[in-house]
Amino acid sequence: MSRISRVMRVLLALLAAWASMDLCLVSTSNVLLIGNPGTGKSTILNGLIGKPAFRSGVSYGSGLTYQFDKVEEGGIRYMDTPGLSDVTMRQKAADAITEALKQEGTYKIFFVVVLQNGRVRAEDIATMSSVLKAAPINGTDYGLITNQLPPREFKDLQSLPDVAQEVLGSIWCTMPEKATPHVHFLPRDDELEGADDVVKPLPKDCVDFIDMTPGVEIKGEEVKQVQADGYEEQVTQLEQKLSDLLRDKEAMQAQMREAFKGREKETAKAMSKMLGIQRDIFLNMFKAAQPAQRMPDLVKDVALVSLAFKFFAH
Ligand SMILES: Nc1nc2c(ncn2[C@@H]2O[C@H](COP(=O)(O)OP(=O)(O)OP(=O)(O)O)[C@@H](O)[C@H]2O)c(=O)[nH]1
Ligand SMILES: [Mg+2]
Repeated sequence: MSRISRVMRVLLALLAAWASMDLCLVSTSNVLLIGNPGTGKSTILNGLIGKPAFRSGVSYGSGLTYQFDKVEEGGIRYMDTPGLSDVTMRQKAADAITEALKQEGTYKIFFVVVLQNGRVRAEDIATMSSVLKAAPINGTDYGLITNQLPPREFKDLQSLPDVAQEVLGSIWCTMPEKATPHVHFLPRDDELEGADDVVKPLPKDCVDFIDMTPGVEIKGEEVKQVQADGYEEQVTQLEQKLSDLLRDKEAMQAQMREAFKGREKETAKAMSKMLGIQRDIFLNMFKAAQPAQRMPDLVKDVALVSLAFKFFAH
């Protein structure tokens, strides 16, 4: 083979490799995870990178990640931050998150939350809300990972629209102007229970979710200081709001419809793509006329009719 054709082959191989790379991630320089202590941020980052780049593990009292940490890998800057809910570390955590947001460039930002007995924790929403107030994120270009879901909750969230509506509605209705459709449910992984610095590759659908979530350009000078003061009061107010919302499901639905007004179809499309649930189920969540339960009823009816057909055909 001539030298020129060898060079051509190498160039073609490089071009093919470049074309097959995920352009979403390539054009993004920062992947930033934010969430309260123990939600699993460092573990997710290590799983994404494929090595123990960040310390993860059980921590008593304060969070294990106590400062802004960053690691560069394959041209992407991965960033880990401490959580705001730890009172002794709160100011330091607020400073660390502010610093992380000021690194300049395109960001993919993911909030990591966990549920407590199937409910969203007020402290997780307070953290999201404090950071979103400081970060110049237009609209809803950030992702939400509901992590460490026990098997039953994971299954119900995937299959029962009412459950997904309650959980996501609790978050969306407390900050309607920042209601994101970029949501991912990640099941609990027993191999990670109580583990330190374990690297477990993320499930493919989670990597796909991270790829698909849009990035946002952040200019350092537009970032405000994340506020540590008033966090406890915010949590108390949110607890009240969450219990009101869960008591009055109709009000919750009305607020959800308001939050997604004008973007119902694209939201339902984005969510069904990410969660693999039928688009109509999500559309029902945002529409006034159809109750969320209608889709499963329809499925049940179709199943009954086809059973009847089978019975009479024999
Ligand atoms: N069972 C289970 N344990 C998990 C999962 N994800 C993380 N863990 C464990 O939870 C503990 C805390 O995880 P980290 O990744 O350190 O959490 P973090 O959000 O970085 O916590 P801080 O750094 O303290 O803010 C570790 O022992 C992990 O192994 C999961 O999906 N299932
Ligand atoms: Mg950590």
